[in-house]
Amino acid sequence: MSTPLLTRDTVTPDDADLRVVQWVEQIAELTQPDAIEWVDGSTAETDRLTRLMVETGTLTRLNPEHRPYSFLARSDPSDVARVESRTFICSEREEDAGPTNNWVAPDEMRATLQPLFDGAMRGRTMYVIPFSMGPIGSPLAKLGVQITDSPYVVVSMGIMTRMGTVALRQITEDTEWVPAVHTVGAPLLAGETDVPWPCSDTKYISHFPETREIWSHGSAYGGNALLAKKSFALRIASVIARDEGWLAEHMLLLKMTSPRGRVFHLAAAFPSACGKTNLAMLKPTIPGWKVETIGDDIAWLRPGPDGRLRAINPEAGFFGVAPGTGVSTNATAIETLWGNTIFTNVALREDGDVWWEGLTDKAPDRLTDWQGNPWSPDSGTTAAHPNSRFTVAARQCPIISDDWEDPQGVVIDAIIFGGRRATNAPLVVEARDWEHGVFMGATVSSEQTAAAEGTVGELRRDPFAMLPFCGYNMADHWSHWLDIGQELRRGGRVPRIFQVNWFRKGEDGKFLWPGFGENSRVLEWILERVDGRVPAADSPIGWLPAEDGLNLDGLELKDGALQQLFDVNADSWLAETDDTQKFFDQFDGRVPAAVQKQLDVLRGRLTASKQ
Ligand code: GTP
Ligand code: SPV
Ligand code: MN
Repeated sequence: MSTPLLTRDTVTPDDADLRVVQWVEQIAELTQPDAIEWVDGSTAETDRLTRLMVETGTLTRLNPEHRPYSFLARSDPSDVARVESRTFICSEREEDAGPTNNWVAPDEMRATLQPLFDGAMRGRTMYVIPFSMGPIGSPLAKLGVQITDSPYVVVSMGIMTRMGTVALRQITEDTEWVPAVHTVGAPLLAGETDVPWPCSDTKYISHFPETREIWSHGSAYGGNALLAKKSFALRIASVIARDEGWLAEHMLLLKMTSPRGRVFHLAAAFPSACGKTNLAMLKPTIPGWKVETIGDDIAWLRPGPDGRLRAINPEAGFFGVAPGTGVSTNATAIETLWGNTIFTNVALREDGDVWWEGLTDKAPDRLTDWQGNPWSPDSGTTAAHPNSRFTVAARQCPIISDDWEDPQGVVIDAIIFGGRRATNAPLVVEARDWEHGVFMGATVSSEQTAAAEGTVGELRRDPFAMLPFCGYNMADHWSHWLDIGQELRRGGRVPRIFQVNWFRKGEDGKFLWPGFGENSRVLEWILERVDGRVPAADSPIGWLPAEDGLNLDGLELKDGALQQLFDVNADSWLAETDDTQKFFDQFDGRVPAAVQKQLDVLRGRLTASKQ
């Protein structure tokens, strides 16, 4: 093959690491773009790319009077969420991917991808995006370079990561960096006009954990395409973390200050669209408490030199669920979105601003829906797609914590696991110890949401909220958590572990708990437990708040709601343990003995509670 192009716009930065330059040339040779652009991360560059996308119809500029420097993107209706069925972990051995991942042998996947990437960028510009996950220069940060043929991806990555020249300068001869290749998979023939949202029906989101590479074909949406996020910061990072003795988790991070001025940091893992962004930006309803945001989706946690668990948010922005985000549910997010925001698949108002279900109680009379069609409240469809999202810089959050970019990370006092459960799971329960907490994380079930393709509402296991994001065998992930616990115990400071569920429903099908700002009451209990200030009641499933232990001052719950929120029904829990055993059996003996033992103990306690 002839050496490529290097025609228009190709200015390789002088200080670019030779390995990066050679890799870029190799990918250009394979994908045959018309031009190559090294992304510098400047405002001028963003302006140029957004203007280009307004011209091509990818973006609509919102009315600057309402939403300055903001845009609406409408995706292709076939490209609206992560595609778990097309996401692959290509480890050498199938058992290293484990039964919860789609596995294809690396050679076979390479053979499949080669012809798909061959010429895939014809007629397009190839962008080279150096990025840092974590504050530049932090000992906990990691570097990557994404190649993409989507300017939408470039601009989004600029919000979600520390991108451009600052990151490229971090890559020198000995630095580890993760290469990620992305194409929308829609080459343009000479003279052919582009569509606003190019993509392909042939989707592959492939990860090579041993060589730490990512190859993504066919989608420009979210986690399928912004490869720094789920593909790198979770799937590949979880493998690096296993090897290096730390954790890459699907967790929000927040700082909470008590009325007495005591500062705590929490990490909480909930599945996609189950309330991480909301909790991270919580406005407490209880007097004197303050919450500040550190991260809303991903946390990297590592035992620090002092033996304590420290965490950073590797991201620089929020890619948050729009529907359900309003002044009454998450006023902080609404303030964050004042401008400089890209909205994807929300509805457009006649005045050039955006709207989605839950932004206001009443829908405007006339809108343009997420597919560009006229919409009215009696259209019988939602105006915004259920997985429509906003992309905005974290620094725009009015309650971003002063330590959110601390290069050493923040010390974690408590870890929370949660899911969306209409039944069984109580509002809050505390694990007896780290092992019990790992068992809680391992057995989380949650109703599926619109964040991925699949049947919304269907209950599935989502261990550690990592089901779609763990780059190695899930049972090994639990072993790794046990090992980290051992190390923290040696340091003498082990975070406490809790499980929460805001989504339990009464017989009328309505949520028993008001949620949102009222969740501060649960956080208060958690932190009082950490400080040993409140007693708890023993139960077969762990420590529950003692009678009157939860602060309900000024809160009106329906009659019997509190009792139902904490009801532990031995029979339904025993049925659940049977299901858990079946779930564990899938892992061919890799479930750690300590986790299996927790299940046996739980069974024993439940049985005893019936006598
Ligand atoms: P990903 O970005 O997909 O990882 O999701 P996330 O966990 O950050 O989800 P997010 O916070 O955006 O919440 C998604 C949905 O959950 C929104 O529609 C919220 O309105 C709803 N939600 C969040 N917190 C609560 C709560 O306490 N109670 C109830 N009933 N709904 C909630
Ligand atoms: C999730 O689905 O958990 C998300 C959105 O955070 S995406 O980046 O598309 O994966
Ligand atoms: Mn997420």
